[in-house]
Amino acid sequence: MTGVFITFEGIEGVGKTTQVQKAYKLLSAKHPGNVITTREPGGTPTGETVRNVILQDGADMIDGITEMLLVFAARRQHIQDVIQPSLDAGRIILCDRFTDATFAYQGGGRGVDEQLIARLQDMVQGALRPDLTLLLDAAPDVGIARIRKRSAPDRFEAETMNFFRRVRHKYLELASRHPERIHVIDAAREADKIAAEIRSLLEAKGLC
Ligand code: Z5A
Repeated sequence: MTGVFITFEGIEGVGKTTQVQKAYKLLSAKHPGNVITTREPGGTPTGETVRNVILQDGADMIDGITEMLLVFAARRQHIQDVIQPSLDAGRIILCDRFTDATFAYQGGGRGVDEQLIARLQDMVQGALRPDLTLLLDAAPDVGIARIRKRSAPDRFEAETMNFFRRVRHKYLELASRHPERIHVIDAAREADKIAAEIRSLLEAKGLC
């Protein structure tokens, strides 16, 4: 059996990491030892290094195309070392962000040409696409208020509200383009209510 590739998307602070953990607990009870969590950028030592590069405030401004190339480089290694082997082994993968984030952040947020992103997607991933994407959607002030309570902002978190509005807008545009894959979930609600909706979606897919 081939595995199942599930991604969690949305702007900062909407609760992706919280919901990945809840889904992991739920699915692991039904498929013990057969569910993994991972994230992008990250998931491999190379990916985590790229993550540090793009999240930290450096001496130079990283331009949008450079940022896109970095996330796709990390993604390639992630697919080779983690995602494809896990799918081949029949596992369920819960991934905190994937290529929709590149369309939303580098495309919508930074203005990188979407055709360029689409070409790299084909080159780096071949036919690999998520089976299911849970887009946690909320107005930027909701997520930003949650994370600003937490710690000093990273390079993305320090962006303007307009940047996050563009990112959110692109995510919603992707959802309307791919309704069979991307489910939009109202993330302004309590975490347990969101988890209950995700549980229903996973049940409908026969996963729990
Ligand atoms: N990036 C990119 O530009 N291009 C790409 O292709 C990819 C990524 C793949 C990775 O950061 C950065 O990389 C990202 C875009 C860029 N931008 N940033 N920053 P990340 O993975 O750390 O992303 P993040 O969105 O910043 O993660 P986050 O801040 O941890 O947010 P979250 O995972 O969505 O939320 P959370 O950690 O589950 O919850 C945040 C807080 O809210 C926490 O205190 C929770 O307890 C609380 N919380 C969670 N849910 C709720 C609800 N429902 N109500 C109230 N409070 C809640």
